[in-house]
Amino acid sequence: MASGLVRNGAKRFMSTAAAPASSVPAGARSGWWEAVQPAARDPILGVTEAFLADSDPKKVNVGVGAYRNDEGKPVVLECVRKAEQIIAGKQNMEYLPMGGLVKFNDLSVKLAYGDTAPVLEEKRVAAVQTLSGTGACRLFADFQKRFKPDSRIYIPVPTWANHHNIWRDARVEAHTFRYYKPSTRGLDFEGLMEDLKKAPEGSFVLLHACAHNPTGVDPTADQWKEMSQLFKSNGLFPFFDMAYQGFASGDTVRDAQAIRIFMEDGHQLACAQSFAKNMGLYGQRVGCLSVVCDNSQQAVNVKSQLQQIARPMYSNPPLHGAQIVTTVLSDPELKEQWYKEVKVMADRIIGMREALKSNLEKLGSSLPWKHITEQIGMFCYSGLTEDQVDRLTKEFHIYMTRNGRISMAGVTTGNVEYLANAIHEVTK
Ligand code: KET
Repeated sequence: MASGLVRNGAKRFMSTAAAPASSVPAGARSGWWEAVQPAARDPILGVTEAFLADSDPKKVNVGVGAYRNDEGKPVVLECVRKAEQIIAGKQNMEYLPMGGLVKFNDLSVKLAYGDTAPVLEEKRVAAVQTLSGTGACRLFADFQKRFKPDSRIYIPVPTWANHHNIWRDARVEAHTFRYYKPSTRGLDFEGLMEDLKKAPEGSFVLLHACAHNPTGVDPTADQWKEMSQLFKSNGLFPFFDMAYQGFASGDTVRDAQAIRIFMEDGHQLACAQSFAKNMGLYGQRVGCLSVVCDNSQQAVNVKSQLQQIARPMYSNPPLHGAQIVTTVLSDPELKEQWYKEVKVMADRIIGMREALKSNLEKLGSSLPWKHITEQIGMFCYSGLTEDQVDRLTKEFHIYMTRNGRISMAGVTTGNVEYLANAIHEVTK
């Protein structure tokens, strides 16, 4: 094979590795991807890969933010199962429009902004169905780059690791702002305001609408109001990533308070919604990007441009998940049931926070653990160091992200004692 390639003057394409290349006919070029090195492991999804590869029966996965029941099993919500039955066999499988299912978009934005929000009545919101929350963030980042090419994005420290990738790949100039204070294990509100005051007018700011990932620390209503004033006076654009509506308090309305506060102040904001967590539709990839505009014509224009970005990327979004969400949210009984099921998930997590904290205290840990119950949402930002996390994995088969984030949704009555004991051992 090699001699054939050399004869054809394609030597520079040849792989130097002695790979078994018997299936490549003589003369075919090879080595196209010689320079490609393996990508770094994803800090979150890579943890799941490592967990799956571990055969120890004691293993525990508190890495990815995916809800588990008290038996540690993935959950399909009852309201979703019922919606599936309603849909089954009745829908065609045509393409959706580029912007997705119109009814789905209408119901989504009502969930985010409120059923009777004036911006919805005035038709000032451009909304498109997206590939879950990630797709909503990415679509917005591309939109930002296209129409505000010189603008910056300000990203909190820390944040969901993928935020950095998303705005980097969209080639938006990224900056950070302080968010979390390790010494208090709380919000660094002063640092946040100081950093955002320095952001040039016209900058975009990424905010977690609720249940901040990974810290579990949210601003209070008063702090959101103060931030909203700053955004107004300094001409900053609020972009809300709302991946956990319902998971902070168990109440989808309360969890949307930040958005409502900014709306009341008249901001043109944008919001990325995900139904992965709160409806348990992780693999269905169903979400919504909405952009509040000045008037209904602008909303039509913006929507058309969002669709145009989607078209060459994935053309139009998938059907099934959007139908499920639409069925749940448009049927009063199913919607009521959904609210109850969200609350059950949120409450189980809160219960596990208490169990983890009390188990650590019972073991005589002298470290302060009250942040476990003070933080909200799916995660506990434990304060464990990378070395301690590595020991948990190596010695106890406990898998979590190296920043010390524990997905409380993976903690169960059955593993909480084991987890507490392991954490105690590595923090002694
Ligand atoms: N925003 C935030 C803040 C977030 O934590 C996630 C997912 C997403 C968006 C995207 O979710 P999607 O499934 O695209 O709707 N976070 C969890 C899963 C992941 O990393 O993809 C996690 O942090 O574990």
